[in-house]
Amino acid sequence: MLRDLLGILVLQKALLYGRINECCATDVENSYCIPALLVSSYTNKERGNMEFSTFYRELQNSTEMIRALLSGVEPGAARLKPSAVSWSILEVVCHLYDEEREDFREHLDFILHRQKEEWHVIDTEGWVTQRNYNDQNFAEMQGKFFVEREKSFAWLKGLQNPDWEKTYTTPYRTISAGEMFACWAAHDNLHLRQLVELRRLRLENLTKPYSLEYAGDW
Ligand code: NI
Repeated sequence: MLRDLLGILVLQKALLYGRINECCATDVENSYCIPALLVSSYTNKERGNMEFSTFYRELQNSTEMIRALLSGVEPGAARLKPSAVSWSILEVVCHLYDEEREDFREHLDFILHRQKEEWHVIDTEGWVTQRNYNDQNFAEMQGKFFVEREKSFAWLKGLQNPDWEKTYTTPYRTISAGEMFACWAAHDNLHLRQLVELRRLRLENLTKPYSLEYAGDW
């Protein structure tokens, strides 16, 4: 009797683990098991349109997330650098502004329409000092970035039948228009993470001398 019970328990455990292994985890590290969208029946154009609206929406959402992460930050705190080489919040904003004008929109337009011209070379690290990012006016730079982002949305909406499969080969890589658009959204995401880290530093300064240990590991 006891042996039967143990057998059932072992079997249940095996079934349970089996189910756990089959089950899709939703955390980032295990996101590979989230079922892929079935797009094989779509034509390239339909898929392109679908991707366009997805990426466009992602960019809209991340614009609002950037706005939220900048809210309430005082100009002094915006200039604070975690280390000599790490960027301040103000430097991140200046970087986003320059990237908006000189990288993603520019290069996407180049791949789609202007490949006979020269690829616009950027120097994101160099610009930080060359353009004195940390000496700029924080409120002004935020305004300028959001204006440029609105220009990008208007430009994206105005695209006529863009060929997302079209590629360009730089000395470093071959990149398609669709990939450049995806990277635009991913670039926002990367700097959102950085802004969260910088807000944590600001919060640590604001909440001194309280310990933030109870909030959880950071
Ligand atoms: Ni960047």
